[in-house]
Amino acid sequence: METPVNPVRRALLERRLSVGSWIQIGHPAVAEVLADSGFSWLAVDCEHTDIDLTATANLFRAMGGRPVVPMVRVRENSTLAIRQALDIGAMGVIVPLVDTADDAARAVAAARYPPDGVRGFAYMRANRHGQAFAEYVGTANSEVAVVVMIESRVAVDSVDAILAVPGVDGVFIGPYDLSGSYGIPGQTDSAPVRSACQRVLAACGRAGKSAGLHVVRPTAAAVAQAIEQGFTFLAVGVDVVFLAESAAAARAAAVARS
Ligand code: 3PY
Ligand code: MG
Repeated sequence: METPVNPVRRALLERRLSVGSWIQIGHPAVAEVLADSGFSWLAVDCEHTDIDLTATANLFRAMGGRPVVPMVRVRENSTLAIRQALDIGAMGVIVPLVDTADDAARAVAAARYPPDGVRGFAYMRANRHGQAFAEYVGTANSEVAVVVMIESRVAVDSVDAILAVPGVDGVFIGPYDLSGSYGIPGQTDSAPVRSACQRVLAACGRAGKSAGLHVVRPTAAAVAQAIEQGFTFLAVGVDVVFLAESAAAARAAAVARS
């Protein structure tokens, strides 16, 4: 396979550390600020927010000219959601709630042009509205990253089969859904979730594929632990967490002096 130019897909295939973050506020200034913070990639969360395709395209426009790879966590594992995210310019998709190898194969097929998949052809933002049609179509299948989310007990049980699907560049653990599927929502540091993470890491080692994790509250200790464990595709924080935590800290610093 050709080495992709997309640095995120390259890092995934080579299992090198790639640090990104997560956008839940659909304002272009958020994309500008986070892109200027030096993340390798930024994922727009269309699964859990009101961010629609128009807002996503505007977030991508705001990232333009900065060395950051635009990604989308698509709203669901559907051909249409994946196609639209890629057509507006995502260079990678993170697909939620992938429980089986069939789910993973469906996600990959949606992200690949025929004969490898079922992605439809059109003039759209990703190919400069047709002005770079041939160039984009000729390279997209090897440039677009596909990461599938492991966030249920069923998915952990199927992780070897999921990783064996060609075109799955890596898996990404959603710790909150995972904790929920064990009946302990929010207890992301609990024994069942930690042991599920270990199983996913071991499976990635066997498959030679990247393991990803969303460190939703990125304390230095939590980030260090994730890297030491072997996670290489790392989302640190979320815009709303950055905002809430720094606002609370600023207020606390002032109140402490009053
Ligand atoms: C989860 O924790 O379930 C997530 O999807 C985080 O991105
Ligand atoms: Mg989730």
